[in-house]
Amino acid sequence: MSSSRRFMDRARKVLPGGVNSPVRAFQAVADEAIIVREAHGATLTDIDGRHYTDYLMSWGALLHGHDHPAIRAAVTAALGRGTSYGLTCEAEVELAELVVGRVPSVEMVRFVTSGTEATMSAIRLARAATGRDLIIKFDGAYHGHADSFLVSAGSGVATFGLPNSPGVPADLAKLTLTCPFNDADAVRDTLKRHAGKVAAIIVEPFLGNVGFVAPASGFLTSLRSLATESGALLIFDEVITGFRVHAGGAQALLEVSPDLTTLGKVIGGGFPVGAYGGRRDLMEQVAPSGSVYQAGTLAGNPVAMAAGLAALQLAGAPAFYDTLAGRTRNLVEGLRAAAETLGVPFTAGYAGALWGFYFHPGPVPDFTAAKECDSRLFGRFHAAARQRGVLLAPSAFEAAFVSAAHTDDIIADTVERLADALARATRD
Ligand code: HOZ
Repeated sequence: MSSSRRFMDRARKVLPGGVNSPVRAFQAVADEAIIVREAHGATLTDIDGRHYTDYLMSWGALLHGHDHPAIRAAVTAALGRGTSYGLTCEAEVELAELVVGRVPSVEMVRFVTSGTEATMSAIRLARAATGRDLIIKFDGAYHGHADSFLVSAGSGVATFGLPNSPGVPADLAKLTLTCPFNDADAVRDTLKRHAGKVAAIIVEPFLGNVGFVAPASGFLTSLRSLATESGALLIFDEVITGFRVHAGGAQALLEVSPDLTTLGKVIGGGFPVGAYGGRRDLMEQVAPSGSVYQAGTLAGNPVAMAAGLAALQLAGAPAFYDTLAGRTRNLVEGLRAAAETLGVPFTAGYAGALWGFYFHPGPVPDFTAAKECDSRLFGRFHAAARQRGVLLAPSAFEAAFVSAAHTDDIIADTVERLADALARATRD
């Protein structure tokens, strides 16, 4: 028996499902969970000494790969000055200035400790600012695990087929309305049906928690107009896309300006950081400037802020995102070519260093189509890729991530391994 399996047996006795986040259990691909020993650059090593080229990248949190020397140095220096103050430090202000400087619609920002906290707080602010209770989210979008968002959600909720979680009060769930992604008409109708009652439309500009789904041309612009016309706020959940698809996030790439933006993952450089920000008049309603209450003992933690600052500084050169996007494109195109040669129904896409694919002839514009993909083939492919040393998210309903540590050579090697894995998976 492998050490990983033995350790997982031990973990199951003290952690629900042996994990601290459901998607780590590898249940959807019916495989042994990975117990990590260490990770450096693009490589992750488990406690059995198996090496993987990692496309999970801590679910998108790592833009520069594991254990980047500059981030490690910044963290080490911060550690020498104390680990938590519960008071304001310089790094918080510096990181805030950097975020405001890069993300076009963000004039002020509040740091929290996770993406869930960011979306939860943004919704509270939207409700307070508009005096309305309803929110619109999209089927398959995942905005963290706060009560309001566990309706028709992606990520582990989709993976484990739990459409609405027990424990969410029915009266609260009723305040969340859902529409299919890429369907502006459905949003228009919903807004009409609930005229004057919708506080916010919250959207992942690229769906990144049901695989990868790109917005159709004009979809996000329509949301912008619909929100403005109806008096609702437009919230971009850029927890995944922020600093990953472009220096200024998806809103800069696609040139659509939301009222509020939520951030997480990359902004923490591998540490637990989330943020919400946006128009100054809205953000000034947050306590203590205003009366919308939200707080956190570890918010703006000095070590996490130092890591985030280092990560964003490393991504400062103009060519940085072009290089990453080029490598991601090569990977996606290599995989597409392999699928075509084998005659496998396949559709894939990418934006910056975010990518994903479905065993589906395409197009995949929404969650309904995503659910039609061949998830059995995905399971076999995932296992074959893993045997060949390539780690993908253990679910057909998650995206994949390239980092700056994935060199051209690593990408070319991955394409070969994945082509071989696909040939194997289609033979089984
Ligand atoms: N898709 C999830 C977050 N975007 C994966 C991380 C988790 O739930 O642990």
